[in-house]
Amino acid sequence: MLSLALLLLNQYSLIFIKLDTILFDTLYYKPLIVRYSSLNRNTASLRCVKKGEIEMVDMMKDGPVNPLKIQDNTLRDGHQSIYATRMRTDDMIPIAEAMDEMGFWAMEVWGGATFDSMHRFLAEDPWERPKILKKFIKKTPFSMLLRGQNLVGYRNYADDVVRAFVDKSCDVGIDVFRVFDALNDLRNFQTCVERIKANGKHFQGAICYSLTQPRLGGDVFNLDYFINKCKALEALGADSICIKDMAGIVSPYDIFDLITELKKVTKLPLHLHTHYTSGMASMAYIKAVEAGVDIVDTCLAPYALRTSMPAVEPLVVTLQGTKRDTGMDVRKLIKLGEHLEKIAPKYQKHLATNKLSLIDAGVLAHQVPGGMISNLISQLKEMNALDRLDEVHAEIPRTRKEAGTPPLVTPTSQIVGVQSVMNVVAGRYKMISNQFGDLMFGLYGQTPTPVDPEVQKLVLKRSKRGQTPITGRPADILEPELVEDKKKIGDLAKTEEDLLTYALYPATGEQFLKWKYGVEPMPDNVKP
Ligand SMILES: [Mn+2]
Repeated sequence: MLSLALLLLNQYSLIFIKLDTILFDTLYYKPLIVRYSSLNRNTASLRCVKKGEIEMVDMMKDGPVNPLKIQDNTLRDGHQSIYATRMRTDDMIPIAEAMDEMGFWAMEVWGGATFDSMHRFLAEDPWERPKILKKFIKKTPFSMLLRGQNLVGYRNYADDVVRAFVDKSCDVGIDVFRVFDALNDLRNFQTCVERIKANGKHFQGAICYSLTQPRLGGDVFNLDYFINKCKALEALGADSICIKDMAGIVSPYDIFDLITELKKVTKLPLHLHTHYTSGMASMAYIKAVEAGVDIVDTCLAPYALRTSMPAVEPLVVTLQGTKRDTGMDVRKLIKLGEHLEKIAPKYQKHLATNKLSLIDAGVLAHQVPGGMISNLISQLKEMNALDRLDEVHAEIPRTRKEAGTPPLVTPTSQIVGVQSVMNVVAGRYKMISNQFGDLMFGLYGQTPTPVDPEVQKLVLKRSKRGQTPITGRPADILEPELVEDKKKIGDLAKTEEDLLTYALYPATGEQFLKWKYGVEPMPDNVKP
């Protein structure tokens, strides 16, 4: 406290700004002596030494030795996860320049559902958003989520569409491409990765995190599975590796083990993406940080927690003064959050309010992602069979195993979910969805385990695709699409971007282009 007082005299203004932080820490560590140690880039680093003990953990050594890097997901996965992807570009602009000053490793601004939601519900040209934001965010790289050969849609597109899409995405300002495939089949990465590398951009190889039991392990999704995928992605030219836990099921000690083991096999930066859904995410981050994870995804507080990502502010304060100190200024982050609080009320109607709980504790028991459960429930309601939900929960692991144990992420989560409901309500494989048939036919790629041969035979007997499943790269059987698309859409597509919008979303894309060029009036419900 004496040294603090002396510093107060010398650097009055600087320390004054940090006083709240110091008081906060002092309150938190009441039995501890708080000792001022050093000033780093942005924050007063505090070192907490337990009375009578020389050192707490290694983590508490003066920081930053190896600062944790932060990717901000507020402008993509944050509002996708809790506000149905409805945030408008206009509401991003007022905080864009200030966000650029924070020192984020990257800002995720595009990809996933943004493309779909923007042109369909917001009547905004998806291609304009990165271009507009780039005018305000000049230093921080832009990141996007790319669904491999599915791009930002829901099916495999032909290679010519994939090449044109990636090239155009680079043109409009995307710097980091996080690429994943629902089956973790790396053949679905091939074409987009070629173009990402040819454009000199950052290829982040993502592995969908999945489980068949409450904790990491078992026959399929064990340490070896993830280690092998990591090595394969490195061989494919990855510049970094992402563990993509879309369902929020990674538990703290499992991620500690996983990061520790991955660090032994690769020198590439490791990036962790998780969701708060089950309530474990913030704990998982701390253990991942202790194991040496290089980058994590967070959102500003108003767009964090629930089914979104952990909030950045508590993480920054938690790591202050440790060797993983982010160096970020929590005060500036809080200011950004205050702005979001001002604009957020109009998005609040999209927030799920049917439950008191901020977390979905059920996920801890059955590992079924939240989005999949809500679809199951609405499907069962339609079939007047809501009382059979428990049976469906029991059916899911069985159907999933027969389908080759796919990770439960869009679209495989819906394919397995819908088929499980039909198996319960109509009898096992009495009804088969087209998508389930396609999965069994190999059209989504190779499943983590072989599909059940009996079920496959039964399904393909009734499939229009034929009896013999494909085993090659799914896109190899697709004909080029863009020339045909151009013929169909004609002059309504005035730019290459318009043509791609139509190629990805023929029905809603064409509708959007009619609004864009005034061919049809824009309905009120899509206007700002
Ligand atoms: Mn996500």
